[in-house]
Formats: sequence, structure tokens, C-alpha cells
Amino acid sequence: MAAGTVQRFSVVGPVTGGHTVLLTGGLGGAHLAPALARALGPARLTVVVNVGDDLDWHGLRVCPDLDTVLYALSGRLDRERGWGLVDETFTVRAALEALGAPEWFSIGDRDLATHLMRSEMLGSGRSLTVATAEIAARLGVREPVVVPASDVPCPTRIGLADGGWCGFQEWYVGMGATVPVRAVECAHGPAAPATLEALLRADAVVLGPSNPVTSIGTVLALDGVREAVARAGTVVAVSPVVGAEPPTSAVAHHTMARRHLLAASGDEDSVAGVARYFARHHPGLVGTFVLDAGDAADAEAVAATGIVPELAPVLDPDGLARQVAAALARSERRPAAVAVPLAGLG
Ligand code: FO1
Repeated sequence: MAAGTVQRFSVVGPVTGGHTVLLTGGLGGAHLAPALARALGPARLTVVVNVGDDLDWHGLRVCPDLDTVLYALSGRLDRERGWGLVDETFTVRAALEALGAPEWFSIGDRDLATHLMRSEMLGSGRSLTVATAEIAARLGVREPVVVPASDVPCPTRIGLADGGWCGFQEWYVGMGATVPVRAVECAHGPAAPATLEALLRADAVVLGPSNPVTSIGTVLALDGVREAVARAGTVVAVSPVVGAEPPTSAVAHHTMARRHLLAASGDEDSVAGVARYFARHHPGLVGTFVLDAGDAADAEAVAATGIVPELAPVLDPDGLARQVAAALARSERRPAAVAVPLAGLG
């Protein structure tokens, strides 16, 4: 558009339908998905989960983020650890170790049943979307619908500061996320059809309080996802950083990882740093950035990115979900953000 030209818009139509997609990683999804389902009504929510952290372990497909979200929705997540099942035992792990197997990745005995069942279903030709729906149903999670971002393996690769490359879990668990990162390679692959369908019928997308690079960025990197998210009109991101409170032990590992991963692209691990990350890497995508009420001093720096800051009690899942739901309802009442230039009117 030439400088000085007045751009006029006609509103295409009101936002209707009220379906929301939560796009998330594991721990952020575990924090927000159950509460957002309560706030919106579970039938009005679809949870799209990152698969970039997935790995093959002793021939089994392990999907940490999907399982963390499903275990949270079924009330079985070990919330202190932040992954796996409550009241878990590790007998198989100890037996594997005794046989000389690499011991850096721990699979619990009951968690193992999930991976066995999923791998069997994938082996018999079912897609990860179908396998996830089956496992969800068996865990008693019928709604919200939980879908993997992709049906095909799209593993995130980590470029280490010393020059080598490794898989995400090798770095995150194997190296304790302590080794500085030079680059992050998000796989470009096909999004699961169910993910694209959910996004295309969504009025709003919430980017969960997950790692912006390896949980959200990995999903946005899949074919067609970024465009489908933008089409939803309302995009609300929740800050994974809460500066006002020291992180709990489950969150501390994620915090260290996030610092290294953001540093790889020259971004800062702070409330405003994450907003700047979205503004820089996904310009124009995020409309509202929800930050913790205790971090109100950062709101101005968030606003400087062009994204509207909104304060909420981020550490209280139900308070956060109510605030996110209110922000979505406000945007639904406004005329649609979708606008087209009216040619010929100057
Ligand atoms: N995280 C760890 O720190 N150590 C582990 O041994 C580990 C095993 C594991 C097994 C199944 C699962 O679903 C998750 C597991 N996680 C473990 C968590 C996982 O590596 C990360 O939290 C996520 O991938 C990062 O979002």
C-alpha cells in the first residue's frame, strides 16, 4: 500500500460457532487443557498437541506431549514430576538397566502399557490420530478431542553449540537441557488432517503456555498450520514465562530448556521476550498475549511488539482459563477481524 493511502475495510461477517483450538506442548497443555475445557465446555475445544518431542524407544513409539495432555485430562498425570503417571513404578526400567540398556530415558511400568498399545495400533496400520483417539477413549477422555499435530514422525533436531546434532529428547533428558544450543530444526511435514480440519472450523486459537520454539513453533512449522491458525482470526498466546514466581521443580527443567532454545535464535527468555519471539518469527499472527498479573510491569514491553497484553492469574489454571475464555468471548462479540480492502474507494 502506498504511503498516505487510506485503507478501507468491509467486515466479512461476525465470528460464529464458538469452536476453539488449543495448540500446545505437554506441560503447558496439562496446565491449561482441563481448565479451558471446563471454562468453554469440552465439546467446544480441540487440543492439538506437538509431536516434535516424540521418539522411538526400544521399538515403541513414545509421544510425551500427547500422553502428558491425555494423562492430565484423565486425572492420572504425576503433576509433581510433570510427566508420566501417578503412583508409577519403574521395574521394567531397572530390568533394562540390568541388561545393559541405555538408562537416560525412564519409562514407567504403567506408562509402558500406553506405548505398547499405541505401537501395536500404529503397526496394524492405524494413524496416530486414530490411535490417540482410541487411547483417549480407554482413559475415559472423550472430550475435548485430542489430536496429534501430525500423523507422521516430525522429530525436532537440536544443533549443539559444539557443532553436533542430536534428537530433542537426547538433549532435553539425556543432557538435562544443560548444553547450549546453536540451532533448532523443526521438521517440515504434513499436518494431521484432523488438525487442519479443527483449525479450519475454529473461530479462535489459543497458543498454550508451552515452549514457543519446540512446542508451538514445531506445530506452526507443519504444512498449512500457520495459514490455518491465521485464518481463525482470533489468536491468543499464553506466556509460558511467569517472572513473578520462582518455577516449581517440574517447571525448572522446562525453564532451563526454554532459555537455551530461545537463545539459539537470539531471543530472550522473559515475558516480553516470548511476545517478541512471536512477533518476530510469526509476524501478525498473535493478537493477544496473556501474561501473569504479577508481571504487569512487562505489559508495556509486550504492547510495544504490536500484540495486545492481557493480565491473568497464569499459575491458577481455572482463573487463567476463565480469563482466556472471556478474551475469546470479547473477540467473538466484536465484528470479525477478517477484513478485505474495498478496491476503488480512496
Ligand atoms: N522427562 C525427563 O526429564 N526424564 C525422563 O526420563 C522422561 C521420560 C518420559 C517418559 C515418557 C513421557 O511421556 C515423558 C517423559 N519425560 C521425561 C518428559 C519429556 O521428556 C519432556 O517433558 C517433554 O518432552 C518436554 O515437553
